[in-house]
Amino acid sequence: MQQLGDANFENYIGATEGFSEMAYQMTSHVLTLGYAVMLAGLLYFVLTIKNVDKKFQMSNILSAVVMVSAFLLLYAQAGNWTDSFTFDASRGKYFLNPDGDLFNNGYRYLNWLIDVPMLLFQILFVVTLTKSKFSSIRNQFWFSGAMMIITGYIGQFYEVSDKPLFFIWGAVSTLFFFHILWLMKKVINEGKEGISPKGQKILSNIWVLFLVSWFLYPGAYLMPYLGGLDGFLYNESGVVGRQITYTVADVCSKVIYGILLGNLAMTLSTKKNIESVNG
Ligand code: RET
Repeated sequence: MQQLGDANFENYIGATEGFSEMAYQMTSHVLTLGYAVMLAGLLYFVLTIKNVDKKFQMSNILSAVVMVSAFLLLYAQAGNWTDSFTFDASRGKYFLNPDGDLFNNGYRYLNWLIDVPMLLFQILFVVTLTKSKFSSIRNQFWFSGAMMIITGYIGQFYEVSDKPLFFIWGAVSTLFFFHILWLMKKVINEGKEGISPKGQKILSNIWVLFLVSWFLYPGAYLMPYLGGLDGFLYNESGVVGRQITYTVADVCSKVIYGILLGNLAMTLSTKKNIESVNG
């Protein structure tokens, strides 16, 4: 058995059972899909910026920034996968490449370190807070967002080598996560005050999308153990499942979220225009 230390569980599977053609390719394809969507998203947010009032355009700009950073990091993540495992014709499977890198999900975490504060910040440019102070919510979003990611980043190194540490860092990260959820609910509730039913509906959808997509990340963190400590996901299914989960989560939390915020901004822009026409 090779000594893999604090490597992610993907490497442990790749060093022992190896990956079937299907598992290897599905992972590679879903990683590729991930960065392709980010580039397409970039185009969308640039092309639609003129559809909203000037005061909402920061939302499109932040989506575009998120797209660029996600594209670059997901591109690196996809390359990391193909560098880490190679086909062994004598065994008919893919195994850890002795001359390559180890696979590590850390690229994603560093990407979130940029994107999470941006995504949280973004909604503050579209909604109007009625009670809370912009700067206070912004600072809390940034602080808890960064702390959630940093603690999770540390924890993920221990997912095989030291499970208690893995769960403790994960639990600390979850505390910051709950703080973010609570803040976001507050922002959305305040944002609903005094806007059209259509705008309120979009905000409700944003909340559901936010809740579901953000919960996928801790799900992917825990993926190898979701079927039990040595359960049915501590194998190539868990490896593929984790990358699919991350990709679905990324598309929802960055791209679809940005599109919904853009729609909300458009609704709020028209409402204002109609009001100004009516005097
Ligand atoms: C971690 C560690 C385990 C516990 C929790 C986590 C939460 C991660 C989240 C990430 C969201 C990322 C987004 C990225 C978009 O670009 C760090 C996996 C709770 C919620 C939205």
